[in-house]
Amino acid sequence: LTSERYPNLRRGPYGSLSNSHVNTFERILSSERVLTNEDDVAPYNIDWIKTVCGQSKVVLRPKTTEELSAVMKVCSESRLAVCPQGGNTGLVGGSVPVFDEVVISTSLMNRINSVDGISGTVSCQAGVVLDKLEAALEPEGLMAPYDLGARGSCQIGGNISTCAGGLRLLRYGSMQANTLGIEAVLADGSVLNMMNCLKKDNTGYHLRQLFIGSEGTLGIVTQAVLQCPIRPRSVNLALLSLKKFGDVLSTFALAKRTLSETLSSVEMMDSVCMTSVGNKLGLKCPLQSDSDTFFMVVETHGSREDHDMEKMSCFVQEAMDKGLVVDGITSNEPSRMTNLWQLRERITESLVKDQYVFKYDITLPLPKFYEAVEVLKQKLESFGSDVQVSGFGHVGDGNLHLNVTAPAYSDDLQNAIEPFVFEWTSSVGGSISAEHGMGFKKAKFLKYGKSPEAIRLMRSVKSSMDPLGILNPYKVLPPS
Ligand code: FAD
Ligand code: 2HG
Ligand code: ZN
Repeated sequence: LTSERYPNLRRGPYGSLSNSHVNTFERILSSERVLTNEDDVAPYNIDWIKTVCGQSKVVLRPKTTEELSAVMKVCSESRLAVCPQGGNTGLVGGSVPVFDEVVISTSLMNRINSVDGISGTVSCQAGVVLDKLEAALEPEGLMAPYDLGARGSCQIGGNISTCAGGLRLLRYGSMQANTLGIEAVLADGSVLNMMNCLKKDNTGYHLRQLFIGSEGTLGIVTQAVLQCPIRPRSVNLALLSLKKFGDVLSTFALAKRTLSETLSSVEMMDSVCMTSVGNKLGLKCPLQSDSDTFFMVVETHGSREDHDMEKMSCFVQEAMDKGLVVDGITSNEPSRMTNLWQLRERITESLVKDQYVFKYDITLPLPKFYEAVEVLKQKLESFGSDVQVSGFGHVGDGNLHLNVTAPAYSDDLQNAIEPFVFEWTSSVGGSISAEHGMGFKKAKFLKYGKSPEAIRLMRSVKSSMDPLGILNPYKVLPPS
């Protein structure tokens, strides 16, 4: 087997699925949780942005850690490769098989074990969808420590495995900081229980960190304990328009100084993105703009409505007085804020509508942040106006989402962008994956993000934890 788009990639030395395997899986899980019908399996083979497609013949849907452990024992004994899948919202091709890997879906592992309102923690299975977790935390006055536009589908296990960042990392910190405990099933089926609720635990190596961001290549996360902040009593939002990118950075600095402890999000998007959500999704931007306009979303979370509202108004006023912001609107009304957030959150959805998208998710030193878009625009000039380069993202974290859209996929375009974009990012001291991971699509470019020594250590961790290489092969690490 070779994958059509990747003629040079060969299937690894794995076993092949037989009827006897299917029967064994059905004994472990019951037959309705073993999908083999082509139509049932199809959605698990293709990624959210429809750029990669696997050829798996079976999807397994365990409900418990014990079932998953038994499944992995079988896979290990027969050297069957597996692809763990959560909500399948990943953007780097990590969540779908490349060849015929067995898909292990965590969707039915969706139990919330407990919420502790006093210590501010939640314990749950890996397949809990993020917005279901939010709904369970709300009555306790808590919130999840992160939020993503994919909240309606992405799962806690997927979020941990990709080390998801999202819209409020600048305020609440990373997945590495907020994941207190993890349970994972290892390649041979053994269960590693580290379901700790403790904020401090320095008993040697921080093993749970191995599973955060390793994209299913070292184990399958089955349960977790997350630290959850207090839900804010007052939320304020500003949508701003600005003339140039330099003003975005000055406005970010001003927001940090004036909104200080209340600041919860600082996001930016360029006019290509704003036009895209307008034209493709019919979302109307309430601010005047032209083709050079930049936009920012600035949000605060606090506990005193009058104080927080005044703070936000003063910030916007000062930014206007200084000539940084051309126009702006503020709101603390929930449905209005949701509508304004959509202009930012639904950019991904608008960019994939009726076109192919080449997606890059990079961290950059702030002075270089928007230069990435300009440099790539110049590089792709000869492809004409059908090819558009756009930039948006978590400017507060230095994380740019750099997207190139075209009417269809083309090798020429892909070869013009890659490895150029990774070389450039690495040359200015950035990271070639900020929050989406390496998955399948970025694995071969790992050398632009890690030194040879670091890659050697990664390989040695991988082979010690998964000697048969059955966990999510072809992902994260380049072919050796
Ligand atoms: P999947 O896509 O199913 O899997 C992702 C990876 O994790 C795969 O490699 C898979 O094998 C592995 N995996 C999944 N579950 C497990 C498990 N239990 N154990 C081991 N490995 C597992 N990402 C951000 O970081 N920030 C954002 O703001 C953001 N916004 C998004 C907005 C939209 C509209 C979309 C479509 C995506 C967005 N993403 C964002 C990307 C994506 O939502 C995240 O990467 C998310 O964490 C993936 O979760 P998932 O459950 O869908 O995982
Ligand atoms: C976001 O921040 C996501 O909206 C998706 O990380 C980014 O589509 C993208 O490039
Ligand atoms: Zn993002």
